[in-house]
Amino acid sequence: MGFPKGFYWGGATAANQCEGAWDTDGRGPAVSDYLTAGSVSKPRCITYRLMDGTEGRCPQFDPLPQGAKRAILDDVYYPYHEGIDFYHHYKEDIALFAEMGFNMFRMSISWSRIFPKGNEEEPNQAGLDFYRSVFEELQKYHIEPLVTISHYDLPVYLEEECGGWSDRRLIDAFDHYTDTIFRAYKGLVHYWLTFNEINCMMMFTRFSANPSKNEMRKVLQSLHHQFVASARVVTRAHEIDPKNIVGCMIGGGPSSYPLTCDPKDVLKNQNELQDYTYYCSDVMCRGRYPYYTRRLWKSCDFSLTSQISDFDDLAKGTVDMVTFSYYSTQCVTTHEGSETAGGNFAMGAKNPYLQYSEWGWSLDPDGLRIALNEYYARYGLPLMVVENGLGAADTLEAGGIVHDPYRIDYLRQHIQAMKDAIETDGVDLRGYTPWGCIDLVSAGTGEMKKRYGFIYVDRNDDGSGTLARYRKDSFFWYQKAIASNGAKL
Ligand code: BGP
Repeated sequence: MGFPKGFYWGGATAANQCEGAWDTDGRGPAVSDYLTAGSVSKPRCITYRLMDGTEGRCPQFDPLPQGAKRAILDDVYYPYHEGIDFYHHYKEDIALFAEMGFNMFRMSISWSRIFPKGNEEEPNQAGLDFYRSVFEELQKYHIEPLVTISHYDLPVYLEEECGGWSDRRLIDAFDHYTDTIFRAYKGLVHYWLTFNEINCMMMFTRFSANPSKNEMRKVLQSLHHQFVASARVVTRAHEIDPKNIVGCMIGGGPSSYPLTCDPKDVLKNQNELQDYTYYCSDVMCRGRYPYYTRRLWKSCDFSLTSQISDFDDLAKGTVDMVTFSYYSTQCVTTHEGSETAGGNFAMGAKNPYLQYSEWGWSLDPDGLRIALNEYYARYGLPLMVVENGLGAADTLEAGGIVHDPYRIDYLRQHIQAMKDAIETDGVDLRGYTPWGCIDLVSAGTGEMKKRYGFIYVDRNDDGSGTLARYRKDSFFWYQKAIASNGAKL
C-alpha cells in the first residue's frame, strides 16, 4: 500500500530558468532571453528595438508594437542570462539531488543550444555535448532524466523570422530537432515531455491588456501545429527506441471550482475547464479534437487551416502518459463583485475556504487529489505530477542554514493527497517531481526571491550573490520521505 515500488521521486527545473550561460558555446538566443525581471505587482517585460532605433519594453503577454524586434538593451538586467548557472554547476547540483535520493530529475533541453536558430541542418555539437554530460552524470547516480523538449524558450529566429508556432514550418523544425536529440541520447533518456504546459498558451491570452478574438485565433492555429508536432514526435520516439515513453504536459490540473452552486457558475466552470485544460489533453490523449471544439472555435470565429495528414498524425501519435503541474486552484463565477485572487498568474475569484501564498496562489492539497482522479477517470493513462511546490521567500541564516517549515507543510500535505489518490482511490500515479528542486529564477516574476527549492542558491534579485548552494531543512525532510517511499512524512 502507499506509493508503489519503483515510484519516481525527484524534482523539476527548466533550462532557461536555471542554466544561465545564455550565449555560451554557440547557444542562440531564445525568446525568454529578452525578459526583464518583475515582481508580483510589476509584470516582466520584453525589451525591443524599432526600425528607427527607438528602444522600449512591453509586458510579456502583450503583442510587441508593429515592426519591433526583440533586443538586448544596455543597462537592463535579464535574470535568465545567468540563471543559477546550472551550466557550470550541474555536477555539484546532481550530487545534491542524489544525496536526497532522487531517482528522477526533470529538466529541459534548450532548443537554441542544439540549433541556434532553430532550423539549421547541422546541430551545434557543443550543445549536444553539454546535455550528454548532464545525462551521463545522472546515470552515474541512477537518476532517470525526464526531459521536456520545449519549455517556454523557442529560438527567437523561429519566433521573429518564421512567425512562431502559428507558422506550419515549425512542425518540420521541431521534427528535426527532436529526431536529433532522440538519436543522440538513445539509451540515456527514456522519459520525454513534448511541450511544457501546452494549454497555457490559451491562458496567457487572458493576461494580455486587450485580449482579442484575433489573438485567440492565432493561439488555436498555433496549438494545432503543436498538437501535430507532438503527435509526430510520439510516433518518432517509439520508432527510434521502443523504450521511449512520451507524455503531454498540462498546466494545472482540472483545477477550478464554481464559486457558488448557481448552475450558471457550474456551467461557466465546465466550459472553462474544457477550453483551458481538457482541450489540449483530449487531443493529445485521444488523438482527435473533442466535441466541444465547435463551441470554442465558434466563440472566436476560428476556422482551422490544416492538411488531411494532420488528422492521421494526431490519431497515431497519442501520448503514453499524462503529466501536469499543480500549484493551486481557482474559482469561476458569473457573479459580479466577488473578491478576486491577486498575484502572478492567479486568476478568478478568491476561494473563502483556502489560504493564499505571498504571491497570491491558493494552497489546496485536496485539489491535487481531485485533479488526479479527474485525469485518471478521463484517460486511464499513467500519471505524473511533474511540478508542484510553494514559492516563498527564505532566509539564509548564519552557518548556511535555512528553516523552511512552510515548504515542508505544503509538500507533506500534497504528498499525502497523492498517497490518498493512489491508496484509497486507485489512481495510477508513477512519479512526483516538485518544481524548482533547487532555487531558480521564477518564470512568472523573474525573481530569485520566489524560491521553491530544497537547495538554497545564494543569488539575489539584482544578480548579486556567490551562487553557493546550501541544504534547507526541507532537503533533509524530503530525503527521509524518499527513503521511506513516502511512508514517513
Ligand atoms: C509553471 C512553469 C514553470 C515554473 C512554475 C512556477 O507554470 O512551468 O516554468 O516557473 O510555473 O511559476 P513561477 O516561477 O511563476 O512561480
